Amino acid sequence: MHRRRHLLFLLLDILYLAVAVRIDATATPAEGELSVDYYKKSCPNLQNVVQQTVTDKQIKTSSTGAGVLRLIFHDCFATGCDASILISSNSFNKAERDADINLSLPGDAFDVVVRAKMALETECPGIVSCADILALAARDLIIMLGGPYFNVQLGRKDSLSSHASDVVGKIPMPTMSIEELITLFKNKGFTAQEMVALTGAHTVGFSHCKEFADRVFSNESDPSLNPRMKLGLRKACHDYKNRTTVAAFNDIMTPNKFDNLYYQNLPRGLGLLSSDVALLTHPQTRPFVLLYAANQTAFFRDFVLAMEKLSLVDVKKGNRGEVRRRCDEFNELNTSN
Ligand code: HEM
Ligand SMILES: *[C@@H]1O[C@H](CO)[C@@H](O)[C@H](O)[C@H]1NC(C)=O
Ligand SMILES: *[C@@H]1O[C@H](CO)[C@@H](O)[C@H](O)[C@H]1NC(C)=O
Ligand SMILES: *[C@@H]1O[C@H](CO)[C@@H](O)[C@H](O)[C@H]1NC(C)=O
Ligand SMILES: CC(=O)N[C@H]1CO[C@H](CO)[C@@H](O)[C@@H]1O
Repeated sequence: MHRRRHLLFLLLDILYLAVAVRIDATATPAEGELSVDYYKKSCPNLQNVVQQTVTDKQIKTSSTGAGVLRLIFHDCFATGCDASILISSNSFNKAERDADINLSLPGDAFDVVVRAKMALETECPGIVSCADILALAARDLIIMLGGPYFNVQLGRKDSLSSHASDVVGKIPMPTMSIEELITLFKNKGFTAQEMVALTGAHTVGFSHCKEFADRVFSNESDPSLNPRMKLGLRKACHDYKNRTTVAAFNDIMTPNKFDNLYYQNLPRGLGLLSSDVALLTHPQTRPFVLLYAANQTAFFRDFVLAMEKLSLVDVKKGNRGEVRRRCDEFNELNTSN
């Protein structure tokens, strides 16, 4: 009896050792840094599958690109780049995507990630995280829109929680002052210049009338708003409280092209959101607006660096996250997350 118990302990010791060794062996790559080659062996066709899915979707629905770009920004700024924004709410939990500020995120942006995930679950089941798919999709779409190429580090894990309450105060609003915006970006590790470069994303996509209605319906004379644009927007938005889906292009000159016209628009009174206009007015951000308006190469260079940085904000590694089987659900139904 005594001997047997001893043997059991010995066995347990060996098991424990084996487990420890196994954890150690897998821990080295999993806990380690992200890399562009993370799925080289486990899912060699990853980049092609994502690119194909994204291309098909963008051709069918041209609003996808801008939607995904805003989606990754909101994901990364709320709780890190962990696909927590993709989780659906259930009766126990109101998830991030249902925070007020996120309700205008377009369904097509979520859809393209879901499609890429489905294709990848056939190709290499259970391997690629939704957070990595979102990062790759955003990069590929920026290129399709005419923007610059950049490498995407891979190896993010998907979050184990998602709460609408985590979004509060994390996402910038057009009503914020430049000081508030600078602080908000600084809290995530970004300089004022990086904020200006990243917000160049407003070279594509839409804003709904309520986001800029105060400027358009104000009777004060406003030198930052071109009178013809003001008139046009008043017409388009005249019934915006009833017709809440009406939206205007962020960059009225080249709305679907990723270029530096967003910056060139600002001195011409063709900026849409108060926050866009404020970037030009404030001495801490103005020089960068003027730089990027004059030099698209400089904009692309700084945008790429800032995007790479954005896609690494508070990334989850190892057992702080999981690789979800479905992007809109945790692998385990857990009423507390
Ligand atoms: C200065 C801080 C920023 C503010 C105040 C701001 C605010 C907004 C607002 C209010 C909208 C309109 C949403 C709607 O009505 O549907 C919008 C759209 C958009 N934002 Fe920003 N944003 C900021 C920075 C950024 C950054 C850093 C990115 C990405 C890197 C980004 C990407 C986008 C995109 C792509 C759209 C268009 C979305 C679409 O067409 O579906 N924004 N933003
Ligand atoms: C602007 O003036 C018009 C016409 O006088 C008026 O109907 C409207 O309420 C005013 N708007 C604001 C925001 O004061
Ligand atoms: C909004 O719609 C309702 C019902 O369709 C209508 O009675 C109301 O006059 C509309 N409001 C405006 C501002 O047009
Ligand atoms: C534009 O910016 C790039 C990158 O910083 C720089 O190499 C180039 O000289 C600039 N062009 C002009 C005309 O200033
Ligand atoms: C764009 C948007 O919906 N903004 C709203 C986000 O949520 C805050 C409060 O939760 C509102 O004040 C904003 O209007």
